[in-house]
Amino acid sequence: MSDLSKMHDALLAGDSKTVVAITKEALAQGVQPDVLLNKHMIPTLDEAGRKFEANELFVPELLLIGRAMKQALAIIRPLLAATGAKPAGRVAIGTVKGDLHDIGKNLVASMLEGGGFEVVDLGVDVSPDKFVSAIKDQGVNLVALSALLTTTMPAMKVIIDNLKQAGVRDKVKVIIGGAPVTQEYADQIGADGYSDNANGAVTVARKLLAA
Ligand code: B12
Repeated sequence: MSDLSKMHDALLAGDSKTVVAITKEALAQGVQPDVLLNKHMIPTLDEAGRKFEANELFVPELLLIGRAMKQALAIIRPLLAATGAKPAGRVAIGTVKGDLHDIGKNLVASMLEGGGFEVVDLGVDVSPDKFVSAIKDQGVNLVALSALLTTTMPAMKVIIDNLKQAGVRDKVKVIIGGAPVTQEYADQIGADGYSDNANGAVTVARKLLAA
């Protein structure tokens, strides 16, 4: 049996090689991808966030953790997607302009895929016109916006305003999230949904598209 207790230490150390090895081993031994992610990886990221805030970890370490997480997600993502039912909708997801944080956005994308959505990942630092194009050209019916900085949160409102100006706001539902984002903020800028976590994002997305 793979030693999942080592995942915490390897991820916190940003040791991509070991994280990938443990991920592969665990999956080969039948550990469910969502269990691996939610029980053994996300809590470690939360811990990294707390340590960063307490000045116990710094930007270079976080970059290594982010890289290790991404490499593991590249393996886990297709498996999460495979467990999903028929497409529940098509989502364009991105981190807003000026913001480079993508760990949470990638988790939300993975969970949405796992929840049966087709995901168009627009990446980070995404300008409003890219969301407009995704709606017009790729049949997107849900837009998911992520922001991790208080300074980039206003870009969410700018995107919603751009959707209105381009005449596509009523073609899509918009959900938002990211550490500083709240339900109150979502209401304030006219977003349709909010969640503070990736599982909740799927629940909200399903509800909105079923409505
Ligand atoms: C990792 C990290 C980085 C990494 C990012 C690596 C990467 N590839 O993403 C690096 C080192 C690059 C970085 C850079 C910076 N960072 Co930083 N970073 C963090 C840190 C420690 C963790 C973020 C994270 O990944 N958390 C784990 C994930 C899983 O959580 P999450 O993103 O919140 O996502 C979850 C939910 O919010 C939700 N969610 C997220 N998106 C969405 C979207 C939708 C639609 C929905 C429904 C839900 C949802 O679901 C996710 C999963 O559960 C946070 C601290 C923190 N506690 O958040 C600081 C933090 C966000 N960073 C901060 C700062 C200041 C910066 C820098 C400005 C630092 C600098 N001086 O250079 C730069 C900005 C660069 C830029 N332009 O974006 C501040 C922001 C302060 C503020 N109030 O604005 C924080 C809060 C740290 C702090 N306390 O000071 N950072």
